[in-house]
Amino acid sequence: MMTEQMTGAQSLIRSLEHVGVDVVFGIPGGAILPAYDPLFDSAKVRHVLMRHEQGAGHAAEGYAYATGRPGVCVATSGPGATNLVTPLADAHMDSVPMVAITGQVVAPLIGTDAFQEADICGITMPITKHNFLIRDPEDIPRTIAEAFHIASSGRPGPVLVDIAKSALQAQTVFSWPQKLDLPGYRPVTKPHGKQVREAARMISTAQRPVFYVGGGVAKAGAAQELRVLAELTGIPVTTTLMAKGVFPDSHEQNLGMPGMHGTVAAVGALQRADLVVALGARFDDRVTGKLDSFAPDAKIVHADIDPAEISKNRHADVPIVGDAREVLADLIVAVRNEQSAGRQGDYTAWWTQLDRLRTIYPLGYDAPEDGSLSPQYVIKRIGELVGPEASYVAGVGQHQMWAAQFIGYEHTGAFVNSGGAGTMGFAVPAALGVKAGAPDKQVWAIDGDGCFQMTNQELATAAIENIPIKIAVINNDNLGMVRQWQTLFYEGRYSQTNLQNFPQAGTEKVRIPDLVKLAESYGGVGLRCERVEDVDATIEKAMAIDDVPVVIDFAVNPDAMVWPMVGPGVSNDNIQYARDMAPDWDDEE
Ligand SMILES: Cc1ncc(C[n+]2csc(CCOP(=O)(O)OP(=O)(O)O)c2C)c(N)n1
Ligand SMILES: [Mg+2]
Repeated sequence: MMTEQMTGAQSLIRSLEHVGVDVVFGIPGGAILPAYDPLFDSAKVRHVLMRHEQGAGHAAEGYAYATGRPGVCVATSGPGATNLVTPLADAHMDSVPMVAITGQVVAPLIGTDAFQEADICGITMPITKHNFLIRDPEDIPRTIAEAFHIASSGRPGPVLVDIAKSALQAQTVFSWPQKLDLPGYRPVTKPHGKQVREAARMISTAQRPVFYVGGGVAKAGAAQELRVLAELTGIPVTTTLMAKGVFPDSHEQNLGMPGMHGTVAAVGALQRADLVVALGARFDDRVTGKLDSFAPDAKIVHADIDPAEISKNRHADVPIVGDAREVLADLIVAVRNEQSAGRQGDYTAWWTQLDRLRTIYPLGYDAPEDGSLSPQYVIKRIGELVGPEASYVAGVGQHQMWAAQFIGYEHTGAFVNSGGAGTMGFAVPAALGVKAGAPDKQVWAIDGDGCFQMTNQELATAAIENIPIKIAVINNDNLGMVRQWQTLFYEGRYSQTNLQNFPQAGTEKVRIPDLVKLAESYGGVGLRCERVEDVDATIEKAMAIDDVPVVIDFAVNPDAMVWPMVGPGVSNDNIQYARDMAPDWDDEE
């Protein structure tokens, strides 16, 4: 065993090097300051100095999406740590592997309301997979090893390690644990053979089956296995917001996204299915709509790495606990066995029904009558010109849904967004984290004007740290998604959603902020585009810049709405593909 005398702070940095950390995102302060001293000398760990700890947290998430390894963020005690609450909650909801390291006040002062003290372990208990408070420097290496293991194994998630300043300052011996001892933590990855065979049998006897694929398949890196199983069975596939790209959008069997803003074909398929095979998905309310009317005639096979998800919202007829990749691999074998025994599903009639739905109700939008820019068109052109090898990172709102609908994703990780929490401000720092983790990728944030103003200060980080991301602000002058709900559910009474509302009569309209000037003042390039004929040239201009961040202010029509839509709390049967337009489900049958 290697042992060496050093400070707790040196032991922390040594531990991070040991687990292979190459980038951390953070901001220093008093309680964490001892750790920043040896970090200064580390040849292996790059520290990216952020402008806000929330940005550090989302950047760590972006890094995790890009690399599949836990992202790391660092903050000081008290307000530094509490600024991490939102990204921790975000990572918890979307099962993003992340390790947050926070400084804590010196051990004897814990619990005394000391300067910059906050009980961050208490605060983040419900929004972390696990958290630790270290008072004894000897515990540092083992705790860091455990934190990374917990964050990245089983169902991934955020782990917080809070370290008393006194532990960082004290002398200790560095000793890396030979093996981890985590009683009670043994995630099951290998599925039960009997359940898998039962699922395969149901697949071969079903008449209207659907694969309902969620983010767990992305986290498991199981795109290849999914494709093999889908093609082997011929079953239609629907990928959730968190699974975009896991199954190619261009694939014939892909019905699109289910849920509140899903396609008519995907929503209709689930509602009419006699078998739903849920893979790494959690029957979220944004997918199911009114739960008791979701997929009313379907038997459910539910495979998930987290047993707590199974039968949480919808009873599973066949529960399978396991890693999505292993489940899929075993399902492929079981389905082949069924087929060689002469049992194979015939889904011809089912496909006829679904093909009719996707032909009559494709995703679409109307160009604005006043000649202004259509946000859907802008997003569609970005996807077409930039292509499927890039990473797209969305904010939260209308632009996020359009980015999910109108860009074609072909690979896992091509679309990164805040699904479960819906965190405005996610896009800019998360895009920065993606780019830090995958520097050769072109990374585009598709952001809203509201979201952008929550975290745009990270443009400074992007410029100074040489992380050249592109940010397309879909600028509708409004908190557009909220405005859409006011249009639909509050008789168009637009209370507090116009971000450019100047009450002073006669005030000439100015842009606050002017996004072009803002980008320039942050050391980036700012571009503005207001006309359809300039869209392509503007995107191409941004693509040609690869040394500094670029912000494009796309001035778009504020009245555009996201369709299709299932109203909140309503049955998926009541999906509308445009305002007051309900699909005709089975006309010629
Ligand atoms: C931190 C946070 N605050 C509030 C909300 C509620 N909310 C959801 S979408 C939205 C509007 C987003 O506006 P913008 O970024 O301009 O996007 P748009 O819908 O206009 O495309 C708001 C306020 C949220 N999701 N997150
Ligand atoms: Mg907006």
